[in-house]
Amino acid sequence: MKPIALLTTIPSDSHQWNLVFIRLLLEENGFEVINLGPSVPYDLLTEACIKHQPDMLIVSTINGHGYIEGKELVKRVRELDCMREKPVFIGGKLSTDVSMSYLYAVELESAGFTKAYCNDEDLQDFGQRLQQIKEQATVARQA
Ligand code: B12
Repeated sequence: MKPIALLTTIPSDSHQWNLVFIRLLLEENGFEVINLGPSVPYDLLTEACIKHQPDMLIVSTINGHGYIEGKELVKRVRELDCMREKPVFIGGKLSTDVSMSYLYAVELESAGFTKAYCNDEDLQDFGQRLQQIKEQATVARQA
């Protein structure tokens, strides 16, 4: 059984190709992906977490509002018992100011994200983490 990755974006973000790209990346790395699509309201996301009990949550956002709505999103997700300890990632274009995105990434991690990515080069690090999470999820399911 493959580990489950729940893929989402922030409520204001209507971009879709980033979600398609990340879905394919996750599938290539051995995950079953549930893609909630664009413009996902917070309540729909928390309901999906409870329903699907994912092994990890990925937030892909590029419209520039990720550094604002990402904080509210992760606050709500971390309040769920099933998501308190799970890896939760955010990546894409976190703001409209590239020079500030590194600072925003730190703020998002302080708010509860396992890791916030703001640079396309980060995909290598993300790929390595996917392998670790896959191995941990496989061990947990066998136990
Ligand atoms: C196509 C597009 C649209 C289409 C979307 C069509 C669709 N169905 O998806 C349309 C025309 C509808 C649109 C609308 C808007 N857009 Co637009 N759009 C783009 C565009 C040209 C390409 C985005 C894309 O599809 N890229 C392809 C995917 C595969 O690449 P990507 O998104 O960059 O993702 C990569 C990385 O970000 C990263 N990544 C993404 N997610 C994650 C997650 C993790 C965990 C990790 C590790 C990495 C990662 O990996 C991917 C591959 O390298 C970009 C400009 C650009 N060249 O990027 C603007 C852009 C994203 N749009 C922008 C804006 C502002 C808007 C609008 C607000 C414009 C307006 N005033 O109406 C609206 C509304 C958006 C909303 N409500 O969210 C801005 C965002 C500003 C910013 N962040 O700096 C951009 C950057 C254009 C710009 N330079 O100003 N858009």
